[in-house]
Amino acid sequence: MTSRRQFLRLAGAGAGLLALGACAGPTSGTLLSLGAGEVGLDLAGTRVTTWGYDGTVPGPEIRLRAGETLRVPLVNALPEPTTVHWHGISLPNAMDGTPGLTQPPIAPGTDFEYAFTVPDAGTHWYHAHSGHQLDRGLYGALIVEPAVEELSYDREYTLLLDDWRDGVDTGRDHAGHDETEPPAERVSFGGRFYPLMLVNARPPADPAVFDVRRGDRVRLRVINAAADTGFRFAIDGHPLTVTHGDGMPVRPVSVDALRIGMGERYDVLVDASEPGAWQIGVLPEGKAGFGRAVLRYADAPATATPPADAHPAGLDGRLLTYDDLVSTGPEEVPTTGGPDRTFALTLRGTDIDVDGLGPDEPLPVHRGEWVRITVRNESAVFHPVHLHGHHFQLATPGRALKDTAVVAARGGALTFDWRADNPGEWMIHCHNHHHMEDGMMRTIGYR
Ligand SMILES: [Cu+2]
Repeated sequence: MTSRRQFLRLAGAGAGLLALGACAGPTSGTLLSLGAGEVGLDLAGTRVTTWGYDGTVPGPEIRLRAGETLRVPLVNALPEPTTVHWHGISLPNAMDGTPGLTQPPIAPGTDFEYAFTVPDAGTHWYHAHSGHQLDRGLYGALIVEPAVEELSYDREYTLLLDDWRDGVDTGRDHAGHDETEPPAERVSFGGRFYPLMLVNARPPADPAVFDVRRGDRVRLRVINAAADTGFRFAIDGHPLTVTHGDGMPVRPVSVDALRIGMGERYDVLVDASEPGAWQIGVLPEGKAGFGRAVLRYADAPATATPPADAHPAGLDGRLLTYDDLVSTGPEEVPTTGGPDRTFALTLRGTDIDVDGLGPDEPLPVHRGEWVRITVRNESAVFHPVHLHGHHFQLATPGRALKDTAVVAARGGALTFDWRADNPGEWMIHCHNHHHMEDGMMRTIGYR
């Protein structure tokens, strides 16, 4: 199984990672350490130097069971301060890894022990929380397995999608704001140029290959770790049965394609019933480029690989929408009655304006309140809005539980409800790292 092989790969690399009980099911969450530092990466023959965790990009996949405690000292071998954010975990505020808000940045040459219990199963991830650091390779999957797995599948793989430019000289200017406003009909999550789209740090010329056998039911955990790019995701010849959004369970729904904003995750089941070697297509929305991986059956020749730029037909097929997501998880707020407190947010340029509050005022909440947030997007690009430390419930009929939700451009709106049950100071921000660095973030403060 993937978890065992990935663990062994890490252990074999002498990465300084010790996971107890690794050979039987999920690895323990006790790590010797997680080292942030310089990493060499081979992008189809182009050697680049970047920053990553424990010498690999993506960083080591961390697995543990819901209710267990993750304990990991972060050792900072970077030349600048850093923190780690554990995206999707409702953890104590002091462990949230928001620099300057929940902890002082971890200085170069020092370490900080993250230790917290993971209450909720699901496909989550961890990453640095300073925009330009995340644009490098400082990210990895954090998989929390349920006490009892209710899904039945034969194997599983984790796919981390990324837009990449670190060390790849293109002669093009990456800096500055989104240069041109996209045409109204174009879906865009950001306008910056990235020369490569990666799946598990592999470019199209040297794709990640996921081995399956005919008859397998395969679970894919798809995570968008990109800075500036929302992706459409489809597998040639294989519909996707979506089982989880942002790690939280939904009634299984079959689609041809996903649209996945930065920070979002989807779990899908794929029935391997069409032998061959099939393209897993990762299409950046509204910008140039293409990423891919390969789903290869055991009876296909080992060299069988679709052309690098082959677009799965499913990319233009039925696309998952939030209205398709019907939660089968816990209720965060009642189905009747109304919220104790409502905030109206407007996304303009790279700001989040909140009705009735100044630009730097925290959004005040009291413990126990049912909080409603409405978000209206008046800008020309889509923004994935991420709330730290909590799950929220979309105000759709299916009441999907998420922690990151995309608000469509040009008047798009979204409403979500959550329970203020985790005291502290928490960020709510756009998960486009450039937008975030430009100030598209607010603080929620318990009073
Ligand atoms: Cu944004």
